[in-house]
Amino acid sequence: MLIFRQLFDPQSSTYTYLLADSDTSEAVLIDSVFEQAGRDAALIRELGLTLIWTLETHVHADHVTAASLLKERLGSKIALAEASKAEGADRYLKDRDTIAFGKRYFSVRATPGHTNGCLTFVLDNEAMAFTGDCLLIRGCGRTDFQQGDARTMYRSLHTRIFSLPGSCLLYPAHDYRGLTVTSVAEEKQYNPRAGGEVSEDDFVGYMENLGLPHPKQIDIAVPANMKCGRPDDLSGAKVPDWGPLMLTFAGIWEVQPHWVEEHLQDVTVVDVREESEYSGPLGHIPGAVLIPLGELAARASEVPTDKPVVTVCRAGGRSAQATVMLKKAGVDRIANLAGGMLRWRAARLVVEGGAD
Ligand SMILES: N[C@@H](CCC(=O)N[C@@H](CS)C(=O)NCC(=O)O)C(=O)O
Ligand SMILES: [Fe+2]
Repeated sequence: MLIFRQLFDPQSSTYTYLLADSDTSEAVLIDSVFEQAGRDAALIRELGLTLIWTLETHVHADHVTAASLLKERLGSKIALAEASKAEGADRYLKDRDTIAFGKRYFSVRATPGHTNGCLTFVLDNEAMAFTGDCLLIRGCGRTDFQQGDARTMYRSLHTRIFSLPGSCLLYPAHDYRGLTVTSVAEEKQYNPRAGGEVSEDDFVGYMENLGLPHPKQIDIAVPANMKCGRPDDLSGAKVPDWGPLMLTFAGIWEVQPHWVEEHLQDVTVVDVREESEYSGPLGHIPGAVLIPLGELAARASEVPTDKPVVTVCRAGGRSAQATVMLKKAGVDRIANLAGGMLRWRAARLVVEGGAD
């Protein structure tokens, strides 16, 4: 039996796909996201699977892949297009290659246009295909950065995707409206950019006038993904087990506010804002120990270490720096409160002091 899960990263609107052969438990993950490595590793463990490949449909511009992190944690191998020219993969894929997991396999179709190294992974029975940023649901990947080319994209869509059986389900790398899946027949008829009677010239005209802003993460994501998402320092890859922590690409372990509120007795909260902010309108988390960031290096020994430490500031920036400082001072179990007091207040969690 085929095991299939569609996972979503809300930050970048990226879909990550887990597929596995239940007979052998061998699994592959398509387009993993760095910040979601913990989620994906937990799901793989809970389903009793062995991750053998992380596959990239392309070098992403909007998020960093978890490929290297998962290789470090789970021993999986990394595969992506040879044409991507990325470093650090275990296998470089070309058009018509196959990549196996258990008794199942994908055939690889080169679908350039969004980037040179864009691939579509077609399941052995042609019932599903993973189109990356070539075909998006009622859309397609943009062609105005990396090695984007609208004519190449049109040909990829028509000759490599619309040539699949009409019933083949298509799963994109992103959707920005909450749609999850489409089919070849549907897109051939209704894709507003490339379906119906739209010609190559019509398509090019459409793509030249999209006017989209560049992805926010592009300057971090592209160089990182050209190295398969390998951070310079992988020492942060060991997963702490005292809470549901997420590692950011900057190497900071974060914890979500709801978990902290439910576990206030089990952690020490260290607030690194100024005294005026601590007693100001945002208030503070009950029981939080106040040590302003500027004094933290000198006062690190005041931080109790009998419980894990959660640092907090206004928005999460100064407290991220505080985790680095306290780690250096020997505090091993430490995480940053994601989003700081602003997100804590927005979620209407318990505060002491502050304005309503
Ligand atoms: N706003 C998004 C950018 C989204 C974006 O540009 N996505 C690319 C894929 S990497 C795309 O091709 N979008 C097509 C579209 O939005 O029509 C971000 O900052 O990350
Ligand atoms: Fe992309």
